[in-house]
Amino acid sequence: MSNLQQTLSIIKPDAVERSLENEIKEMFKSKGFSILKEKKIQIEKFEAEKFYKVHETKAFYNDLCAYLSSGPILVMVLEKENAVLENRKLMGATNPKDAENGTIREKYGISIEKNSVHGSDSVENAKIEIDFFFKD
Ligand code: IDP
Ligand code: MG
Repeated sequence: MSNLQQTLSIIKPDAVERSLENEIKEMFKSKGFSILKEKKIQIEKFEAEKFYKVHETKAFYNDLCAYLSSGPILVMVLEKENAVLENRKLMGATNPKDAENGTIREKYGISIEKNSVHGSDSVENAKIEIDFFFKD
């Protein structure tokens, strides 16, 4: 059975700052993801706070929101069979130190916070996150 999905990917400020966008996009394309939409933006801290609201009770929340709004990001809608899980696999573990060889975070992540990419964690959240950035 076909299970074509869309998911939200963000190339975070640490990676945009190091001009890694094209290398990371090539990793997605070589794994069969289609990039349906993309835009480079910089968000305000209050928008980052809204995007990461699920983490608002965490000790790292304030720093995380300051970081995500600290510079340009590339937001993309990716499409592939089982895109949500496939993207999480290609990204690797949240902490780059724990990320498997060949994953984006293993290759490019700097720290548990500056881990180069975001990816939706469920089909439901993918829809919410795609709307967050691309609803007109
Ligand atoms: P995920 O991005 O792998 O889904 P989440 O647990 O949803 O990880 O956390 C969201 C983001 O918050 C992470 O990608 C990372 O940038 C940051 N983060 C997660 N845990 C920590 C931490 O313990 N310290 C600092 N930042 C963290
Ligand atoms: Mg998450």
